[in-house]
Amino acid sequence: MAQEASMFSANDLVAANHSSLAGGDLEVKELPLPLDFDWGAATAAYQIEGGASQDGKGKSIWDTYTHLEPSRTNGQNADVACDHYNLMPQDVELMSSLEMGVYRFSISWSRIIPLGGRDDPVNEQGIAFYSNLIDQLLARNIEPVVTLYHWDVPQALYDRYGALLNTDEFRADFERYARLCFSHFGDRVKKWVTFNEPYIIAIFGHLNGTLAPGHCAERGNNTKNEPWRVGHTLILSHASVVQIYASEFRPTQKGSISIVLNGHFYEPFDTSNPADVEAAETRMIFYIGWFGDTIFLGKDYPPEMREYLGARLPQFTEDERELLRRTAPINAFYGMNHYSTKYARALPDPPAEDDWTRNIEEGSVNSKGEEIGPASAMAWLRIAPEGFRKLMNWVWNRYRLPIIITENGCPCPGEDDVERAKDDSFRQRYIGLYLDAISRAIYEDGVKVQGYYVWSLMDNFEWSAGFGPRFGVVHVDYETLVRTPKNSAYYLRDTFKRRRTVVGSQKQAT
Ligand code: PNW
Repeated sequence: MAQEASMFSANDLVAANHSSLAGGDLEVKELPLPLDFDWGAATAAYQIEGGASQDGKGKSIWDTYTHLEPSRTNGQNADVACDHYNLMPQDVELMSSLEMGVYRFSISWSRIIPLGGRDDPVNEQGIAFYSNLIDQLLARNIEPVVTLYHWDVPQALYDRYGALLNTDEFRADFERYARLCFSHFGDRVKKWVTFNEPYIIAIFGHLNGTLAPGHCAERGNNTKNEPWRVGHTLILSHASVVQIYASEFRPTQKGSISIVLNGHFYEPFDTSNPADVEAAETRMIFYIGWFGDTIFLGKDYPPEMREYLGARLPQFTEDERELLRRTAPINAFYGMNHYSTKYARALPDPPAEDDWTRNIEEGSVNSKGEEIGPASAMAWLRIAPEGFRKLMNWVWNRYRLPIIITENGCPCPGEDDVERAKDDSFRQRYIGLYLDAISRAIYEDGVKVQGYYVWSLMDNFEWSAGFGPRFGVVHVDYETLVRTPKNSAYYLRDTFKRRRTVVGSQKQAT
């Protein structure tokens, strides 16, 4: 079966060793970017905040998941993490000194509504924290981009009704939470993201169980149906909140809203085998089309999915179809989280009962034994900028929405050594090449790309892999909590200066 289960595992840490690569020319060209191109950094609440029960915060499913015995998160939890909850002013100052123009962060739902539900009390101290963060960002000319949900549903909602497994209950509670955020922060926040990576929430949380709440077949969960129910809940909750924003808040607040989808680009395992060529396209449809077609095109699920999944895929009622149609054009951008490219191979054997891929295997090596690119500190994440360029084209051709790269980055091989960590040439090359791919997509292919947010501002809690993999452009010493910019942080600051002064804005150029 597809290799995704190991994606977040610490055992996945590798030393780079690549004999034969398919990636081609991997030299950074420093190609130009538009003058009005935005750049900054991204984080998520649970991964950096700490303050797990400080000032009235309630528990989320991640507080529970990281304290399970035996541990499913490499023996680690994010009770303290980077202690951003207490060190926030210093972190804003740091972003300012690195000349970042945007900061994408997420709000911890249970910090502002500890029990999460529509009739539950609000925690004013939680509201004050985010309000203060937003003010401090704006005072330094850093644009706040806010994700409402980055995987940390309040534990009480999971206990009450299974959280995302109950579409109507979740949707009503999420609507109230979103309204609370818009009304407290929407005077100052002009870019909203409802959900981070619905695919990961559905598949990793409710099929292979590597992320909270950790549902999987071995634990007796119904993995044949749960992921599709969760996806359905996410799509409808997103649409409802887009509708609410557009009718109740946007007229006065004048911001924009959308969702962030992740996805690899897929190349055929064997380009001379038509089944593999088709598998690569099918894999993208099942990964991205699942959410993109419903949310951005206002359509039903892709026909390829309906055909293969049959009754496992929930139906939309006529009212729900109407809601999707009405809200589709309100989404103002395509938030793209992207890290790497994989090979897709059509499997001959009959699929597992809960197969979610149309029986397609994914991997990093093709039929000729070539690797897709040099491995980072995680085996699945390889340098493959050409796939990134192709993905931007695929998304643009299908959805015609301006793209914002809401996450991109990597952990470097050997980065656990502090001294080597600061000299992160592997990361600089990765970022340099991926920015070149954006330039090519814009100027050679005519794709609209508006911004780039590096994942991540600083090293943080990498979910099931704990504190092992370090994705930050700023190093964090987890003993002392001292932050030290790595060379890639300065590279980002300087490369955007060089690249953005060369040509005019995208609007003139295309
Ligand atoms: C994202 N994949 O997760 C998340 O949004 C972050 O919270 C996380 O720390 C970061 O990327 C690094 O892992 C991913 O399937 C989920 O390729 C899935 C994939 C990649 C990243």
